[in-house]
Amino acid sequence: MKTTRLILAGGFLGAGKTTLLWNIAQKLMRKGLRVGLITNDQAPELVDSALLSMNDLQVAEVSGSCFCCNFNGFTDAIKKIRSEVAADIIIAEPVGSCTDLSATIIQPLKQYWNREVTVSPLSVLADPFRLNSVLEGKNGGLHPDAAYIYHKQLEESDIILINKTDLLSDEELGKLIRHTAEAYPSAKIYPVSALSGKGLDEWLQEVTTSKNSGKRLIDVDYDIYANGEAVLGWLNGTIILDYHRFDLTG
Ligand SMILES: Nc1nc2c(ncn2[C@@H]2O[C@H](COP(=O)(O)OP(=O)(O)OP(=O)(O)O)[C@@H](O)[C@H]2O)c(=O)[nH]1
Ligand SMILES: [Mg+2]
Repeated sequence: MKTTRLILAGGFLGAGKTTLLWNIAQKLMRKGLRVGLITNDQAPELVDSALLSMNDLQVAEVSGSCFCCNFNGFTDAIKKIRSEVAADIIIAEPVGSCTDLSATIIQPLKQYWNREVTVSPLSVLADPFRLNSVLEGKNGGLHPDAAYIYHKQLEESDIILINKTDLLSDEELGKLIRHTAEAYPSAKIYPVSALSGKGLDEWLQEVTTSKNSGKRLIDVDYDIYANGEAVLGWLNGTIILDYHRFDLTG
């Protein structure tokens, strides 16, 4: 069977990972490519039904833990997608509080799974306002241990996608690109809008051709990481809203 390209699109909570995933999945499928998505502990109901009805898309979930703690769950998802749709490309969205993907996912895939997958540069999305705050040393409104995870995600990235550029002026964007490059000099920076699609073609060109993945291995203090994840937590539930009609006019 042919080799599948794997694009890991990480980044902190709310950075725009899912928006990016859908946008590029559609783009790639319009080109006739077979696409698989791997999500991490996000309810399958998040999957857009219009997308699911497209023939060549297959979605798999790694539940119960981050990709970084469940390599076998991740490779099971790859196997499933490859056997069901013979995917050309798999796009994977780790949960927003996940880091250390280079050591725990990319290196073992490159070593033991190179016949099945070619791993693209690790791309990490960033919300521009949180990124700006973190670069100014203000922790982006986060607990310091959560801000630690934020830094680690960017530190290990091969590519930083500054997302939501539609919300910035040219001057703000220019300044943010400069500051990001100073703080993370070895990462390539792409300004994009996952929502409007701006800048995505340039990034796609790189991640569908380059094999320069997992170039940085980071030191991670797993106590701080665990506490950062604990303070973040996340809700994955269904809320049912009910109401009783009453008369305000009487
Ligand atoms: N203006 C603007 N909003 C965006 C863009 N990308 C994402 N958003 C919005 O940002 C919010 C979070 O987007 P998601 O795609 O759910 O982010 P995520 O990283 O998958 O979030 P989690 O999975 O919860 O970590 C949503 O309201 C999106 O519509 C963008 O390029 N521009
Ligand atoms: Mg998401």
